[in-house]
Amino acid sequence: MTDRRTVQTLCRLCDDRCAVNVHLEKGRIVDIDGYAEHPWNRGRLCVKARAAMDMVYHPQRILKPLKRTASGWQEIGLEQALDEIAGQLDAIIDRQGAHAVGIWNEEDIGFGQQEVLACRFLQAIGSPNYFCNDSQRYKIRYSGYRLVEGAWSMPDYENARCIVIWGANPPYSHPNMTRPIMSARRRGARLIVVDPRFSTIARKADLHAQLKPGTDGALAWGIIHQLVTNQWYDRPFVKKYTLGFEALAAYAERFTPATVEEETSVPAPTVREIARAMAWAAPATAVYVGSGPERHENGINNVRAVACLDGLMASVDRQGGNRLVEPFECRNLTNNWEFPLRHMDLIAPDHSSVVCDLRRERRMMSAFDNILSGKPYPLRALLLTAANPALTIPNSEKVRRTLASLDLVVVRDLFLTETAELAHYVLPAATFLERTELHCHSMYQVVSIARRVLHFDGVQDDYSFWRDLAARLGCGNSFPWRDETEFTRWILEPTGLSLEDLEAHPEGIPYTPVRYEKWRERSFATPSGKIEFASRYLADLGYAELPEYSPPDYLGSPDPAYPFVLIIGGRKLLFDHSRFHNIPRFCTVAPQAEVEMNPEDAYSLGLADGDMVRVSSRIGSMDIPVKITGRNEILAGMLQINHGWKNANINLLTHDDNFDPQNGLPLWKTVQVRVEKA
Ligand SMILES: Nc1nc2c(c(=O)[nH]1)N[C@H]1C(S)=C(S)[C@@H](COP(=O)(O)OP(=O)(O)OC[C@H]3O[C@@H](n4cnc5c(=O)[nH]c(N)nc54)[C@H](O)[C@@H]3O)O[C@H]1N2
Ligand SMILES: Nc1nc2c(c(=O)[nH]1)N[C@H]1C(S)=C(S)[C@@H](COP(=O)(O)OP(=O)(O)OC[C@H]3O[C@@H](n4cnc5c(=O)[nH]c(N)nc54)[C@H](O)[C@@H]3O)O[C@H]1N2
Ligand code: SF4
Ligand SMILES: [Mo]
Repeated sequence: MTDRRTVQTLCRLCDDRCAVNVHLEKGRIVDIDGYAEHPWNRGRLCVKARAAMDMVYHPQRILKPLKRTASGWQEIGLEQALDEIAGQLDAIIDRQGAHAVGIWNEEDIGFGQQEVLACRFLQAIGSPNYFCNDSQRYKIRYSGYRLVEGAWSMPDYENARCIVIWGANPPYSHPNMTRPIMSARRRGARLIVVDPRFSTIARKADLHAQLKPGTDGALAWGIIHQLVTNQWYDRPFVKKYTLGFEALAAYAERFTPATVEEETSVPAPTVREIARAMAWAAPATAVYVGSGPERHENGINNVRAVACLDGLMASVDRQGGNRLVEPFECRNLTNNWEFPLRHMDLIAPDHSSVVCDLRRERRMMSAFDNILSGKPYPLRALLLTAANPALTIPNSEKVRRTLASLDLVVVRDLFLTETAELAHYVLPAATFLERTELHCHSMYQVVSIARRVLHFDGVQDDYSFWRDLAARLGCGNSFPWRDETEFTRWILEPTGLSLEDLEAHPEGIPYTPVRYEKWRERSFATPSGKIEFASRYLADLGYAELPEYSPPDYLGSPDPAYPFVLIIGGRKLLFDHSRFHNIPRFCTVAPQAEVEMNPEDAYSLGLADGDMVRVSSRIGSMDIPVKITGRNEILAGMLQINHGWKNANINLLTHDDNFDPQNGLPLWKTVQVRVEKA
């Protein structure tokens, strides 16, 4: 009899979280395929799914703790590693206080569960210094929508008559979102894509607004102007449920189609056409904002201006519009509520940052300056888990310098990454197949459990790691649960659902029926209880009340020495940031990074496909082969490079000293560069 079994769980290779069947033989995974009953992916998987096996059993995977010594890495036992790390943390806390310890956690890998464990540990030792690059991303969109509508909303693609994908490319970044979009389109819904590139989703669109990056606010204002002047907005809704309409209408006046064309490159007739299509379908107009508009000097206001459209069209929380998601009422997993850090003295206090205020999170860019300068106080130890900032954070050279300056760097990862190479200790981490965590699919308001399928001796799940380290530092009482299972039961307690219920329902359990128009019964979760076109809260922080538009620097004060605009980080299907570049079958398909260039620009620079060029910004340069795109794929004067490549690290070129004051996010999506034949 063969020892075969199949376990249903969720794939966590990316944040789409598809339901999978994991087939095991004698305790080893032999295959992974799609689990058909889950409403989110209905059995479909992307090409990456089976790479989970390559990752888990990778010959270079770290399965034993590593310690840096004068003669290189030395393998040590887990207990010794934890003892030594705890000893060094103790000494740092004694000398410089608990503030001197920080955690850098990445959320794209896990879920709030990972985050709350890290925060709980920090709280237990008494430090507020929690960093996370992810916290700066969805949270910009989150913050933008929260400021206008009081909460994050989810497009109701399935019932929409017009869908706007604004700066996202779901076929690569969230494959399961593509299905409801395309089925709506087959039903007759119009698809509009706003993207400076002729992306995969743009190829499927009825209308593609190919704008200059970072000019999203101008386009949104142009649409607002059309809705207002043509009286295409929902007057009764606006009157009853919104705040600041008069000011909005007055400010919009300057955004005529001709002005918008000049600012964004989107032809004036297209601006009118987009507004007409959105208004015609309203309130069944669903808008999804991706990472494109948010990572610029004007990021939050770009997102807010787009969110205002929901208010004008009354499409907020409407069938076919943008539905306000109801949360799963489990024990709250974020630090905001459970651990009020407000009274603590953050290393990078940033009183005017909306993200800092709404999320109680540090602004990571200025934190590097604080660490390097030792002011306002020293931060000497950093524990990094599931993150590779040496490749993924702007100004990589400074990131490296900062990590190298610390007394203690501990990295928990699967591989000896560029960040791990800078550590004093590298600890083996459990993959998603070696731990348990809860996940909600907000489109269906379904909760599912990702289950532990494997175990490797000496490889700890996140709960065990923080519990054991806290115990050694004398704060074990913050982690009173025996193991991850008990901890998960505690999280579930207020929901009425048990772990067994979730395990018995791999298709997920609807936790609250999907409902629309909840604003009829309760006010919006903004300070005024209305949709806020104008925000008193922002005015009190010293910002404009309206989401006023200001051009990105490359337009407002261009540097003639760097005449090209490099667009960065359009997702590739096979890679997730710096991950999966070590999966051999992926490398044969996509062996190297390339810089995508319009044929006109290639012609004027005398370049052929595959030629090496040197791309330089004011802080760094790199040599990279050219890929000449189709004529309309990218605007002339623009280039695009994907991030996460070890040998072509684009974040050596991105700077950290220019950011949106409201969110502290550096310019992740664009940098001005020069291109020369190498
Ligand atoms: N395969 C894969 N999937 C992923 C990831 C991955 O690395 N690989 N990463 C995950 C993570 S962490 C994230 S945050 C999401 C991101 O998810 P998305 O936002 O959907 O992903 P991107 O490919 O970055 O899409 C951004 C699009 O915005 C465009 N863009 C660039 N600048 C601008 C601009 O100024 N305005 C507008 N309107 N558009 C602009 C780009 O050309 C690109 O097509 O993807 C997630 N999914
Ligand atoms: N210029 C530019 N830079 C960008 C972006 C961009 O668009 N432009 N995108 C940004 C965005 S949106 C994001 S979210 C960040 C992502 O930034 P990071 O999170 O730093 O990038 P990843 O490459 O996903 O790193 C994850 C690390 O976790 C490890 N890992 C995988 N699974 C596990 C696990 O289960 N447990 C543990 N402990 N480790 C694990 C992987 O081996 C990898 O080293 O990149 C950002 N960087
Ligand atoms: S889209 Fe692919 S990598 Fe992402 S969760 Fe689904 S199968 Fe896994
Ligand atoms: Mo992200």
